Amino acid sequence: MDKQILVTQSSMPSLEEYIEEIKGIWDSHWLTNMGPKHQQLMGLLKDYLAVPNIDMFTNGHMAIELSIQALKFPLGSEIITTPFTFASTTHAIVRNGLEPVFCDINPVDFTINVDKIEDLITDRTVAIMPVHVYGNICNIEKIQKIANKYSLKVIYDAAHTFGIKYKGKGIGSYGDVSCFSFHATKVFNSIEGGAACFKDKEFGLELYRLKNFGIRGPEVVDGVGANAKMNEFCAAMGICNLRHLEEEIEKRKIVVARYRTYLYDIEGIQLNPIQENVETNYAYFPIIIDEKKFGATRNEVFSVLAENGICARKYFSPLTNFFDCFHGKYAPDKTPVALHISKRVLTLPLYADLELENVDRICEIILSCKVE
Ligand code: T4K
Repeated sequence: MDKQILVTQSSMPSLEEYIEEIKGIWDSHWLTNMGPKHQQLMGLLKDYLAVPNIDMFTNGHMAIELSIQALKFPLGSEIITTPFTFASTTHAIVRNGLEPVFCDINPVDFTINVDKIEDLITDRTVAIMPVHVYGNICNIEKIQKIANKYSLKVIYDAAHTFGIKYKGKGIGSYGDVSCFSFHATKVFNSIEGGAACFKDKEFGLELYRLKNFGIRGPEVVDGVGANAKMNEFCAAMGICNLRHLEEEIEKRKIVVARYRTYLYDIEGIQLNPIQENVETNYAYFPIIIDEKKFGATRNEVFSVLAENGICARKYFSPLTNFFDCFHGKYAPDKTPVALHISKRVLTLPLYADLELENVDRICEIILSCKVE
């Protein structure tokens, strides 16, 4: 069998480029705690992402979790979110002692169904936490309108949307705060890493304290913080990867175009939408397989691909409101569209260096599963 093709493959600079980038660390002996590489990367990202304010973290999850903490909601408050996401989104709410209230998604771009949000608002609701899934942008205008009407905060899980622009503005500049992931599997990686982009500078000071144990000054600790600081080696990787990002996104675009040529217009296969006013980053390539029209189920296609050394993934299945750790607490049937999609979605391999002949092979295997 040929080498396995995994769902993604981390982008990396050449070894020489990375070594050059980290050489200075041997002179300075400065390894972490907001050192020079950290500051340099943060400045570069503020420009690249076109956001008013930014802070960086060990990972995307801590950016989300600490952003929620920094908003200081009363314990037991409710945050309206969706279950069609990675564990991180829901866990960040629960780990803050708050209650996730699950809203269904829309079946077109898989983001929160904005027409269902208002029905879920109670006197304990404090925020909406939508997820820009796969790089698909939520209905930002409608969400902000609802938030304004009910005085709610908006916290975007923007883990999948690094660098995306909506109506010419950096996606991180919407909502009260937007959190990105720089994990190894993302379009842009700093090995592990993440960022929160926000409007309010006071909020930023609180966030900065929380990522450093709640330390305000050498002898003052007035917050119960965590340790979520990005180290210098991760920041150096980020600096290198950022240099090549445009080229990487361009290569991803070609891969996505090839997939679309094969899978467009196949009965029983739904593709990710191309959204208006969005400069996308080609983060993921999900397909939704309708077994009634395609003749084979998602799980059957997944298995045939696996037999051929192709490791597609079922992002996002199970739904987070179906997780074992929440057994019996939430009712996934209250989010029927999310449940329907999670049973049918398959995320195909996508990375800059994925050879087009392998894309062809993956598509041919998928199409060979179709029963006419
Ligand atoms: N919100 C959303 C919506 C998210 O999707 C995520 C993360 C977060 C928040 C939290 O952000 P972080 O705290 O992670 O920064 C992966 C990633 O670990 C996770 O970051 C990502 N979402 C999620 C969608 O995918 P797994 O459990 O599928 O990862 P894993 O280890 O199975 O890796 C998947 C594939 O990636 C491997 O088959 C090969 C490739 N890979 C993986 C690693 C670790 C590489 O090429 N290099 C690597 O170093 O979660």
